[in-house]
Parts: sequence; structure tokens; C-alpha cells
Amino acid sequence: MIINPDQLNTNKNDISIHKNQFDHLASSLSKQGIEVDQIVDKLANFQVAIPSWALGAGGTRFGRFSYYGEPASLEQKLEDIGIIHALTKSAGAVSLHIPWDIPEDYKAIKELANSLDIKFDAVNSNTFQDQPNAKESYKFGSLSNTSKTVRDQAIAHNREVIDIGKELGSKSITVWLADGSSFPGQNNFQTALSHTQNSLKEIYDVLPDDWKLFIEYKPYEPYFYSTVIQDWGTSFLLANECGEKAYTLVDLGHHLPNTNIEQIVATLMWKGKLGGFHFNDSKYGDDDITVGSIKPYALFLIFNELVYGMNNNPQNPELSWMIDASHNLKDPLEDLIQSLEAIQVTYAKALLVDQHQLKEAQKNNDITLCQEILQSAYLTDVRPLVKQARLQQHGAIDPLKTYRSLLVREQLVKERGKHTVATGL
Ligand code: LRH
Ligand code: MN
Repeated sequence: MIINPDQLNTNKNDISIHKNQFDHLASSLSKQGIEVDQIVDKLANFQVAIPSWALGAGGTRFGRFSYYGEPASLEQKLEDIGIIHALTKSAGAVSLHIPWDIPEDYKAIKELANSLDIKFDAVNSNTFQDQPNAKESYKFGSLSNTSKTVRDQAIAHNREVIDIGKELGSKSITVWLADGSSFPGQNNFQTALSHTQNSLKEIYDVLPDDWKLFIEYKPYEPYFYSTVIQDWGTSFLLANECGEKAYTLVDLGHHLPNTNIEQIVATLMWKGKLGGFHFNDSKYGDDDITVGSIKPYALFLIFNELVYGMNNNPQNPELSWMIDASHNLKDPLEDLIQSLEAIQVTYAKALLVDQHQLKEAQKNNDITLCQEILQSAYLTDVRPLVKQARLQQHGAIDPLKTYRSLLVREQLVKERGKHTVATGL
């Protein structure tokens, strides 16, 4: 299913309502000296990669409730991302997970992606599952495994993932390790970390000059006592050990409750070692649910640090923006559309923060004013700016409403049937 621009924004009344709301907001912001056009352009250029593993129904160990019309091939996954991108104009990239999404025909896949205006963002390796007829098992770890044979197998897999990414035009690889332990005494922490460091270096050695290595950390799950790369500090030291092309990747769901993630972001950008994000939200663990659905103000405080960093830390490279989600209950495409909206809205609010006034108030320890500056931006309804950015790129003013009015899911079920299952989580 392909969505054409002429199928969008056909309701003239919606257009005029938007125009009134946008003109009203733009004039009040301009009176405050805010460059509205600049903000709309930044929103329009803000592209978030869609995870190839989150286009079907996810599951938990307690069960999986399928979603009809799921993409059963990489081609159909790109088609679905094409639908989201046609509506939102902010999903112009895909992040593939290997081996779940190894292209059969690279030429055809690149042509399809190109026709849908989708780029290939970071490729992800997978040494947290054993593949059929694999020689070695990752049950007791991969890059940290006590067995050199197992470590070599995991290193070879990551090198293969880089080769696949090179073929597709990707410029980065994300390494997340499940490696860890579920019982005290099971692992020697130092040995596990030293093996991981050396293994990562063997992967780093084959990284093309214009590539990045993202090291993703996580405190727990699937193991329940320790994780080798458990927190930002461990990822940071491993990235420094590897070299200048290695960075830390922040998955919002990979933090223990009440962790100050915005401070981690500020620290990593200050050191020029923040590589990118896996956006999602969570209440308890790595819940991988809709961005901004649980802690929208925390996400705003993170974007405030990102805006400050993007203005003041030339030492930190351009960031990779990716969603990492799993859809157990909602239509995956609707969920991703909502996540993209939350990311765009939150970035817009952060762009309204008067960073100079805030820095001045911080210098004067005027705490009340600091909070007022942040919250007046946060409490501004910026949705007209996000809609204007989409309209500017011939996207839908209201992607979700359009997704439903065009009966997209119904059409996908008609095309694919009810029982197709997408690879992924
Ligand atoms: C681990 C993780 C990682 C992916 C996986 C799908 O929890 O966040 O980014 O490899 O989810
Ligand atoms: Mn992740």
C-alpha cells in the first residue's frame, strides 16, 4: 500500500483551522523574539529512524496477541515505514536488526527504500539469541563469554553486520549485549568486562572511517543479577577504550527508576560521546511503550539538554535518532505515529526555551525564574508548529486521523491476510 500526497489534507476545514491556530501562535512567539520559521525548519529536518523489529505485534513471556496485516517480509516492513513517513514526514529512516532483516536482494531493497525516501540508519547486531545451526551458544554470553570460540563467533557476527550495513549505505552499528548473570558468583565481573572490551576493539578495528559504533547499555533483563554493560559509565569507558568513532547510545527504557537521564545526556555531550537515542517510554522496566505516554516532562528535560548540547557542544557529532518500541496492545503503525508526534512536540517545546535567559537565571541562582523559563516553554501548545512542519513537506496535518480515514489497517489486512507475522520483538 502506497499513500500519495493528494490523498492527504483533503478536508479544507482542517486546513483553515490549522492556519488560524498557526498564525495565532506564530504571532505571539514572534512578539517574544522567537524565530518561528527556524523552529519549523528544524522540526521538518528532524528525522527519526523506525526500528524494523517493531512493525508487528510484540509479546512478553506471558503471551503475544497478533495484529492483523503484519509485514511478513523486509519489503513489507519498508512499505509500512513508507506509510508512516508519507503521513508524518519525520520517519525517513529504518534501523535494521540482523539476522531478523537480512535483505535477499540488496539492489531491490535499496531501490524500494529510495522510492519511499527512506535511508538506512544504524544496523543492529544480535548476539542475544542462538541462530539455527549456530556452532556456539550465547547462553552464557557473547562478547564477554569465557570461551574464546564463542567470543570469536560473536565478533564475526558483528563484522558481518557491518558488511551488510555497508552494502545498504548505513553508517553505524549498534551493539547491545544481553551478556550478564542471574546469580551472585556466576560471573567474574572484571574478566567479563575485559573480554567485552577486547571483543569490541576487534569489531572497532574493521569499522569504516566514516562509520560510528554505538554501545548501548542496560541495567538488567534478560538476566537478573548483573549486566556487563549495565550503565552509561560502562558504555562510556568502553567507547573511550575503542576510539573516536565509538559512542554511547541512550535507550530511555534502560535506566533504573528515577535515574536523571537528562544529566547523563548533558555529561555525554560535554565529553562528545553521545551517539544517539532509542526513544520509548516506561513506568517500571524496559517497557518499550509509546514515547511520551508516561513521563512527558522527563522527555522535555532531556530535549532541553539536547538543544543546549546541540548549541554548545561542537565536540559532539550529529546524533542518531531512533525509536525502540514493542507493541503488545496497539496497532504498531498508530503507536509509531504517536511516538513520532511526541518526539516532534517535545523537541518543539525545548526549542522554545530561552537558553540565554535560563543561563543568566542559573548564574544568578534565581531558581524560581529557571523553573518559570522551562515550564512556560513546556506548557506552550506547540502542535501548530509540528503540523506546519508536516504541511511544509506535504505530509498530513493529522497523521493518525488520516491513517484511520484512509482505512490503512483494513487495506493491509486485505492485501496480506490475517495471519502474517513480522520478525522482531
Ligand atoms: C534491548 C534493546 C536493544 C535491541 C533490542 C531489540 O532491550 O533495547 O536496542 O537490540 O532492544
Ligand atoms: Mn534499544
